[in-house]
Amino acid sequence: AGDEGTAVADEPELTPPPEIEGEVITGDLGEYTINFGIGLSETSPQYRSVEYFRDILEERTEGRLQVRIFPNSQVGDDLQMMNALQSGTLEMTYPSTSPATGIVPELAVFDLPFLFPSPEAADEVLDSELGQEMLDRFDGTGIKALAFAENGYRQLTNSQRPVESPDDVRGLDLRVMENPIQVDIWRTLGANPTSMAFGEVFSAMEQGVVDGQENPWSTILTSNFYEVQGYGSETRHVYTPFIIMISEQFWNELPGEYQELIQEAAEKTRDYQRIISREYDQWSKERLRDEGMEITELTDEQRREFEEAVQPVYDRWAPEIGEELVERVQEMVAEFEER
Ligand code: TF8
Repeated sequence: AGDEGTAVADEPELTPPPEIEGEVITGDLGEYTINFGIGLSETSPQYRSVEYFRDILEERTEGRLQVRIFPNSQVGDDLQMMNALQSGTLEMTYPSTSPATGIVPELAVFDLPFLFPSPEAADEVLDSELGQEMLDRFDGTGIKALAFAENGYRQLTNSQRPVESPDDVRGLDLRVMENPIQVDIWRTLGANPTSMAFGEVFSAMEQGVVDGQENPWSTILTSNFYEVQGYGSETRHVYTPFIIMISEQFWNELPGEYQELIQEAAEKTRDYQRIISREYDQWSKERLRDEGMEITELTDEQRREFEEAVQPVYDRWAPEIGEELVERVQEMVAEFEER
């Protein structure tokens, strides 16, 4: 597979989920149902990881903790689902960090372009004390943040033309996430960005309301964006984390044994999701080519042109986010890369 002109299989070969280990939690702890809403489709690595999460909880409690999964933004977009967690009408969700900056502003550090040179550098920061501090900042907001997983490197797609340089971006009408830094990145590059909930993106592109959007290859594939987007560029301009989160109201009702199990399962889900997300990413790119999308791979030099063009975004936002936080993350990344 992967050879020029050879059709790519319909399903990627993904690492199977690890064996579920650990004792069954016995005792009369009650029965609970977790309604778990996500933005992406049933074929996404995100969904597959929630299936693993469900299996862990159901097996370890002999079905006393049930998980019902609602994909495709069918119970709301990221902002609406986080709201629902806060009001206790939905138990769990798995949004990007970008729309969560209204709740925890410090998360905006992850919206800075070209921050992480590799997914492993992102893991290093997200799994550090700093990452844990970020998760803890949700305490008292109505949401308990359990773990950072991976949305991944975002790539630009559009219906108009191949994009190789910042100049090619000029004038494109683009959908971006609901986050001011994301808007600023594309405005700085000369595009016309509009914030929009993810669930509306396909039809906005289909109807020509926008020319393009940016998301990881796996999302571009599993949300069928290639049907309405002829061109993709491997810009890797932002690495977006996902956060596995639970309603604080619901969490507080749970016995400690279940809380511990859910925390443990969320971390296992994070580890598994990162593996399949990375496997899925590269496979998706080939699959998209197969579907007829013209994909432009940028050279390091071409990517640096984008990086230089968006430098003003750092100058404008670092003071807002906190210079100290930005520098702390940059230093961790630099140290990691030297190792
Ligand atoms: C976006 C994000 C989303 C996710 C998920 C659908 O573009 O990358 O794909 O947050 O909820 O809005």
